[in-house]
Amino acid sequence: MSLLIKNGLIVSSTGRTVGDVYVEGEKIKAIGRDLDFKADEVVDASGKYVLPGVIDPHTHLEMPFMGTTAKDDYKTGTIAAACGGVTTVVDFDLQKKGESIHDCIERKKEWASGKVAVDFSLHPGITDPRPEIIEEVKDAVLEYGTPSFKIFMVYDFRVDDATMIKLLKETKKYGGLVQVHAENFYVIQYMNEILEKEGKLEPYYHAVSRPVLAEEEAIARAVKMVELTDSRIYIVHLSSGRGLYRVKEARDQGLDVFAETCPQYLLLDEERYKEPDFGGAKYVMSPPIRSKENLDELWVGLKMGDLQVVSTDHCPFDFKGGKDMFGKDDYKKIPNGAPGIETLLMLLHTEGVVKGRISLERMVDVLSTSTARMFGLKDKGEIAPGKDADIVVFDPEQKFTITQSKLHMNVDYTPYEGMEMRGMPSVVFSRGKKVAEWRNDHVEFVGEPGWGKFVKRAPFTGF
Ligand code: DUC
Ligand code: ZN
Ligand code: ZN
Repeated sequence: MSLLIKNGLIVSSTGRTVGDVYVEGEKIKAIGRDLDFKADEVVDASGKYVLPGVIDPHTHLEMPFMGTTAKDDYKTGTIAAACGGVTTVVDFDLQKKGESIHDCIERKKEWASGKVAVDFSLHPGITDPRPEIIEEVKDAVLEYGTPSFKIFMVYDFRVDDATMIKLLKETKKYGGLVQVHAENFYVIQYMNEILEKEGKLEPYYHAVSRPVLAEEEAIARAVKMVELTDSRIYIVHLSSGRGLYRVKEARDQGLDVFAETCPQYLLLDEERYKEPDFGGAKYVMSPPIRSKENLDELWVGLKMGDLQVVSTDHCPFDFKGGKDMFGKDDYKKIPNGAPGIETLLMLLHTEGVVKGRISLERMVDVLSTSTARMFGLKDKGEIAPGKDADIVVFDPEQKFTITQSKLHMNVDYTPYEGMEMRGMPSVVFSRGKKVAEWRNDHVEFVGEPGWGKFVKRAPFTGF
């Protein structure tokens, strides 16, 4: 199969140019003006953008959590991804007690098999750090193709500082990267006790129980461990201005401290927790969404490069029978997480690019190019000869009102219901295969579950 995308505005992290993209099989073969190739399919992209497929490096597909399971599996989650222009997903894969990293990875590959609609990789989540697991880091980086490791400083499966130090040392040796969920467990425990005594158990108090200070302290501590070990770290779902300040401070010192944020922390504020009829539960995620000032600070961090990546932390639970069933009387029992994989690109374009907070190039950088570089996705993240033909032909003028019934995520709500979008995917290609296209009033999936492949990632080589 060959494909010629004509006259689009081809956007990279460093610039833009009008031209054609020629694809043969699964790879981009040529870029230029008036390319003279015969192709099986020709797409007229006049007036449209030609973007590299988005990479979402933070999802929790089918993850068992807080007594239930995240509702999107590899099929529904990656169909939704494709419809949103996401052509690669790097999913978290939390180790079970007693399990090796190898078995942990093989287990989730098995779940994905025959179902996954776009390419995927895995970040092992280290929750049982036995000595042989620390030793296995070398194989995970150099052989399994999974060079990034998630650790939690909070939850029952958190690791202590000693484990963090060991992992930082070991990953540094082989080109691994430690990703940290940074919140101080004891601060949250203390706040929970106070709120419990005061009978403050509505969803709003989820945010009160996890103050910015808990994130700031955990980031500052993790940074110190990086300084100690001369290693590197990546803070996931950074949510606050104070947290960002700690990241900037570390980077100004020359430390390899990186961070991502997510659309929910850029666009939603803590007033949402006060929505009537228990509606605030829809936004119960950790860390929580914050007060308005934080949102502005994160946009600046994104624009200026202190935040390198935007991901989703896609972890969906139904509102009815999920959020409301488990946590009706106590915010601590509400399953933490929200859907977002399908709305990532449209939100960043409308709220970031159209509103002038970031440039189009910066959007491509934080959604694709930097993400590929950070996580060793050598064949992804750019429209360039030799790269995988993961391409989004994007109509910057296409309007769309976000509503759950026109999305594909397997969940009964979206946190962005009613938001007006400007700019939507017209056609999405995964390794040259059409997987989604705009039809009438929304994007429809036209791909094939099982098409997606596991991608072995390369070790970290610097950023
Ligand atoms: N936070 C969430 O809100 N959900 C999944 C895990 C996490 O850290
Ligand atoms: Zn997390
Ligand atoms: Zn997460």
